[in-house]
Amino acid sequence: MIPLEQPFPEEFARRYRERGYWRGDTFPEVLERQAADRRDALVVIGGDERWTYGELAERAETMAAGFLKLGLKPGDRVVVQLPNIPAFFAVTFGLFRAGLIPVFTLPAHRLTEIIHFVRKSEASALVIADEFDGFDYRPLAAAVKEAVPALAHVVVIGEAGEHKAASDFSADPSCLPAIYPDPSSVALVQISGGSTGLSKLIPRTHDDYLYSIWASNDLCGITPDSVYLAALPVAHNFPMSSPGVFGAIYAGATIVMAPKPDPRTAFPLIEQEKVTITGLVPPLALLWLQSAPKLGYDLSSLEVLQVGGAKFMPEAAKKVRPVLGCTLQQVFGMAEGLVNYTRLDDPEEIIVNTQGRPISPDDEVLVLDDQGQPVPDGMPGNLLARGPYTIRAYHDDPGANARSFTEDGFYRTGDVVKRMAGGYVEVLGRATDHINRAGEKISAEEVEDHLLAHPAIFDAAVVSMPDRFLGERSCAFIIPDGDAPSAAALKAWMRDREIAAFKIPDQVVMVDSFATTAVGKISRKELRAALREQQLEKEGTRI
Ligand code: OOB
Repeated sequence: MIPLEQPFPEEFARRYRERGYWRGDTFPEVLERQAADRRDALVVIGGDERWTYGELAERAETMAAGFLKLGLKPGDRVVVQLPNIPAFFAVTFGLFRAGLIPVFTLPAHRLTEIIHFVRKSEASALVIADEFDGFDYRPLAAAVKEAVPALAHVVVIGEAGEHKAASDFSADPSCLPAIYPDPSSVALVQISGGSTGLSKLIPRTHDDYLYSIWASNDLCGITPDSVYLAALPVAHNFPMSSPGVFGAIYAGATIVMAPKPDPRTAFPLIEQEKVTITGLVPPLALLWLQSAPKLGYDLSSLEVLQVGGAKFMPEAAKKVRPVLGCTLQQVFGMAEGLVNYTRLDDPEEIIVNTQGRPISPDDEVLVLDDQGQPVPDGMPGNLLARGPYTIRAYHDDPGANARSFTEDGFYRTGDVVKRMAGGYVEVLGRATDHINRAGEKISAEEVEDHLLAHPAIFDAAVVSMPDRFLGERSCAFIIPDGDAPSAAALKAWMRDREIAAFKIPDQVVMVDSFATTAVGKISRKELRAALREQQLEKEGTRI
């Protein structure tokens, strides 16, 4: 098994410890502390369930014992695919308690992606819910097991069918590890949105992830009285750790799990449970802004609305305070590490027009031109970052590592930003080829690879197009080989590839050739840019 590690050089690790960022804490200890200090306080509400910290710790111990009795060994990886349900925390903290490493995937992922995550992480188990939002995950898990025989176990929350039921696990404190994991070891794996090909694995250590969480808590005002609504899928880095659900647990606060983020689901929860803070992607924030006055729920408990994952336009940002009566916090982060926030007490001008500034005084941020030279503040440039919670490498991917990190360990974010006084940044766009569809990052290359597998497609190029609602939508330019399939047939065929629905092109444009104004051989990247320009001109949507 290839070890999961995060190679922070020793001199940096020492500095981060000396400055008090890395506190030698670990995830299992965080929950154990809370269960001792506030046994009867509510930690999570979801559906009919309301669990206290004490109950969560007990359930996590039962899970931990169950996983270990299956034969899993500390350090083994477990792919977790769960929706926003309380059991997410029993499973996750159970894995932490057992020294197992969760690999977080989204409920939207399908067979193709889950196989990739299981293979790439060399996982020994997969945890799913029986069913969610009309989709049965059990046949998917069975197919993964068949494709990857090394996957020894599928554990199901709910009706297990042919798999193992988590409800059969029983407590057995005697088999739990007596010692906690090393704080510098990998605690969990996030997945990258991916700009080239398949998603990469992002190993995060206890030290680095917990730092980003407690520091986020401090600047987002999270206290034991906070109530965090998990509206976005909790497996995303944003609702998980910025400060998100883990921040809530770190602070001893309460989490409300929304099965879906739409206003009719979320607003009654805000009213009933007196939610104080939540996080949304821009399209959902727009929907909430539209719906709040119409639906008439009491949202007065809401103090902070965080918006991130994609650019929130100033015109919309301006409306948050007057319409929702709360403070907007822009969040510009990435699963690889660096997170920027506007501060709650920043002037409205900064909150509306910027994507914030980094969490840590030791976040080193560079804004460089294409030749690698620093650009002056106020000028656009490529953003690179290094710091106490930004990874130094993806798992087992030398090619991606060589592209994505400089020799001295800076992560090339792929984002084009402008830096302003005080270190605030404004995101202007990006240099890499992915589509940011309502906060979900889609690799153009990955979708093109799927399209090229179609027998009637000669060539395909996928680009992002501006979209009033989604921010960006995906548009596939196709050169057919013979009779062109209809757009509807092509989308149906893509669905049969068993990939996340958000990766299916929103728009399909058939073309005879990719002849562009450019002469000679051009790179895929230039080709995509040229096709995008052509289409923008054609639709008259140039912005
Ligand atoms: C978050 O994480 P990822 O890994 O899904 O995506 C990271 C990328 C960034 O490199 C940037 O391109 C884009 O998403 N992005 C934003 C943004 N927040 C993220 N672009 C413009 N404005 C923003 N506010 O998306 C993520 C992780 C932690 C916290 C928040 C978001």
